[in-house]
Amino acid sequence: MLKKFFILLVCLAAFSLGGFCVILFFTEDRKLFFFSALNRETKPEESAEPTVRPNPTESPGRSLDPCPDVPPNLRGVLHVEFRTNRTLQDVRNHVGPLIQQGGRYRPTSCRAKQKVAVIVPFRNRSQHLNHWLYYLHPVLMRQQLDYGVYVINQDGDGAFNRAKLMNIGFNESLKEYDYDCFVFSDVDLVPLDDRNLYRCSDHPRHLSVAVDKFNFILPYATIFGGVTALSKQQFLKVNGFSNTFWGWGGEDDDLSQRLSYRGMFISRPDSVTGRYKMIKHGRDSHNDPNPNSVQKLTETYLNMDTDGINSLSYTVREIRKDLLYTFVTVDVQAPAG
Ligand code: UD2
Ligand code: MN
Repeated sequence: MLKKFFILLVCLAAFSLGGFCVILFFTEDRKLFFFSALNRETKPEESAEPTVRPNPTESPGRSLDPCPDVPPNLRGVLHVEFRTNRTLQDVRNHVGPLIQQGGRYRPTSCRAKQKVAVIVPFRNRSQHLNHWLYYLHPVLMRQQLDYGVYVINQDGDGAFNRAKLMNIGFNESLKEYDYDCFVFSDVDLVPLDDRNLYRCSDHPRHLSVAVDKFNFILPYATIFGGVTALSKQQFLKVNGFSNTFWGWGGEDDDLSQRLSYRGMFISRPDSVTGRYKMIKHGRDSHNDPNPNSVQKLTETYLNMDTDGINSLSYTVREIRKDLLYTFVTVDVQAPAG
């Protein structure tokens, strides 16, 4: 009798062990499956890792140590090419799951030194935007920035106004988060060295100092187009960009003059670190050279206190959150162009 009972006990134990193994097997399997699915598909909604992702709208963790001055994982010179056709989904897959909806990121291992809004003026350059996102997100992450990407899309086909879009980006990004540094970047400029930090410094910073289109030299000393970084304070000190440069050219020189009139200097990386590749393009429609720009540049000093952030007027048509960026479509009240 005792022997039978003992055999029954052994059978029961073996059965439970077997059952346990089966459960374990399926759990592991499903977990593996879940992770591989994540790696293959990074649709914006699915790529979230809710338990480990920081919420960038909350203030950065007080308990983290500040990030080091020199980010430790930079690579230096980068290989950049624009021949590959990149879809937005390709870029989402490439950039990976660490980005938060709206193109937001901040390091998890340390407290970022600055909160950076990256503002990109835009209209009808989707292929450029895909390349830009493909290269920039990994760089900005390696630079350990607490950042967000804002693509400011001019609605309609009136005259393009790059500078006003920048002002709008400044305004709109600040409604979302307490940014203290603003990087203004053309959509077609990709850095060739990730040691060129997308951060602000004591003086307004011109980052795109050696662009391939200009044979990697600075065309003139006061140039302030391409990619620039200004702290909130520096930007407000000059009342932002002018809102009244319609069409191509002049708006960058106007900002450069504003800086100089307010006693600021232009800071730059060296010409090796500051190398850039520009995506080749022709002139866009509705962005012809501005015939008034030469005259307007003689009036910067007169106009800068009344034409800028303090006189900015526009209407937001739509704010769309992609995984990789916040896309703000705006009516800038453009004249025909
Ligand atoms: C130069 C400057 C640029 C700006 C411009 C004059 C450098 C390296 N670049 O660039 O900063 O001062 O002259 O305005 O100094 N865009 C669109 N859609 C359009 C038109 C423009 O998205 O239809 C945006 C886009 O981000 C583009 C930027 O505006 O990169 C500047 O326009 P551009 O690329 O035609 O001007 P480019 O290359 O002569
Ligand atoms: Mn360009």
